[in-house]
Amino acid sequence: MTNVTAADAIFMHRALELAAQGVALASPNPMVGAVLVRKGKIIGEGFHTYEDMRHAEIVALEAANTQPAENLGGLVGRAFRRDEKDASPSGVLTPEVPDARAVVDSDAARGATLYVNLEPCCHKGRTGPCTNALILADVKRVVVAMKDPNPAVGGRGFKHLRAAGIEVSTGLREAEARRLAESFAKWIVSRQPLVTLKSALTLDGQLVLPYARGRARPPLRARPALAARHLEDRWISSPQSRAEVQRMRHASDALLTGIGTVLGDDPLLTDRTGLPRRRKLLRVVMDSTLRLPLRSKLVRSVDGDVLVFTREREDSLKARALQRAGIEIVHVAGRDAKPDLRAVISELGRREMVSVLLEAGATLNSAALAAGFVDKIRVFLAPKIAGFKGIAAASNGFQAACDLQNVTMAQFGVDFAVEGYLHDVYRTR
Ligand code: AOF
Ligand code: ZN
Repeated sequence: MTNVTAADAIFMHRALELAAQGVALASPNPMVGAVLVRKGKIIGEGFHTYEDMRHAEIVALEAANTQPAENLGGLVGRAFRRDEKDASPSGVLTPEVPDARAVVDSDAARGATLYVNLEPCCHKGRTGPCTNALILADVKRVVVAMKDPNPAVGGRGFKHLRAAGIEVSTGLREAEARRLAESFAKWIVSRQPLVTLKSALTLDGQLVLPYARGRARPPLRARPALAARHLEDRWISSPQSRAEVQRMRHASDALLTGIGTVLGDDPLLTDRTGLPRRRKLLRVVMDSTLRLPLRSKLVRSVDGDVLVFTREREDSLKARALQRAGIEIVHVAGRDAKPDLRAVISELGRREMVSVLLEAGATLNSAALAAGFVDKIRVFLAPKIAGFKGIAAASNGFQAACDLQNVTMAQFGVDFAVEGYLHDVYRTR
């Protein structure tokens, strides 16, 4: 960490808070928050959302100009022009002439310090570079939590700022910033999503409770009308844990499950937080032989957000029935009866799914773990004893026991959630 003060920590805390407001809105871009401070006072702040396109630094700079930049003829209006030719409704910000310092009217940010959780970009993507805007605004100092894992930026943003005489301090609250950007970091480097395995277990390691009154058959395989009543008897985790799982779904781009879970629990698998999100949570089912029932809640609630990976042909009778119901069916190759998980994960990455929540049963959990696709595990341990030998979270297919890294624990009602990493997601290629 370089040259930071206690006040810096407070403003960086605010930048991180702002960044987190981009949850479900920034992906596949990173969550970024920026705070502009002059004489100890916040004069502008903001965070990035993908739809708005403006990077957090630009939002903060525009906020510092008391009037909208266009009216003021100020920094942002001058440093960037809107490219009307672009099809995007909000227009693309394109950097103007490099030496536009002379035309900057607004001095709102002159001599200010910018706090931002991610290195300002120095490249031109859909917008940018932010470094130009900061230089033109005559910002004096930039305090950054972490380097941008995007190879197109990766340290060059710092260099650009320093070369222009701006003081750059790095590494403040870096651990939190890296955590916030972890799925982006994995995806931008490998084009593969970060996969988190989530499970709720009893103290005797069971994934499901016995059915009420000795009912052995799962509801969808028996009579769907009975499902709800019996599921109520079968919750393992506390209401607080289940609310936390909703937050996890909200923070994910896709949810991955297996057909066994759908047949067994008839789950909806939706994000029910009610919070805004840019793209619907994509509900993904691994279903080798297309057993997905048309009467399942998943099918009945489809809204362009259910994707099924199968070994069946996309023009088979069942596939066509599911397609008519609004479900996307994707045939995946595989060596045996199972679709190749590697192809599935890559396809999700290709669709700009940066984070995937694996909420599955023993079979898919084991396959994903064995194939090395799980980056992170979060297990909610409920103080209950199932008292029977049923289904463990991951039963077979493990080659070796492994220790999780960076383990943390949190309490949700009476449950404990244990979380850890299977590897360093910042080192995936
Ligand atoms: C910043 N501030 O708020 C964000 C940054 O296509 P673009 O122009 O949106 O650029 C996306 C890339 O910019 C993204 O991959 C990441 O490297 C960086 N994100 N940078 O200075 C921001 N969201
Ligand atoms: Zn930028």
